[in-house]
Amino acid sequence: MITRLAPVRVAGAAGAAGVLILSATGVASAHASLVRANIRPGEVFAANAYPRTLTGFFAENVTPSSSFLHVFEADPTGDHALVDTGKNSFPFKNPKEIEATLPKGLKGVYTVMWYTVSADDGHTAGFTFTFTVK
Ligand SMILES: [Cu+2]
Repeated sequence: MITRLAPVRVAGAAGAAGVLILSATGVASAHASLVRANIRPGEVFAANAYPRTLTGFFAENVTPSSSFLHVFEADPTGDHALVDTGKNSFPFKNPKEIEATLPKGLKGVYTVMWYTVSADDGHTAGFTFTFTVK
């Protein structure tokens, strides 16, 4: 019994140490920059196959009052209208996450634009990328 439990405890301690190393690296490395999102740069979707909730995960906690994640029309000859609901969600369970709600029926090229103020150090960052709905 004891000999079976011991290796499990060692593995658990190693896993926890790994998580601590990763988060320490994240804090030291950068601002609240986009790490990943459920729409990727250059991604092409079939009609109505894109996620209705765009979720972005950032490297540091974001300041909800001054950070955003929005989607605009990207046609260079168009008026670059905002296409999400305009109101971001900042889920309480993850202060590194911003969500935007997209309407049905998007068709064309769209720009995702984000801007963050880090809740950790006040540093600002932002970037854009596009995606396509066929
Ligand atoms: Cu920073």
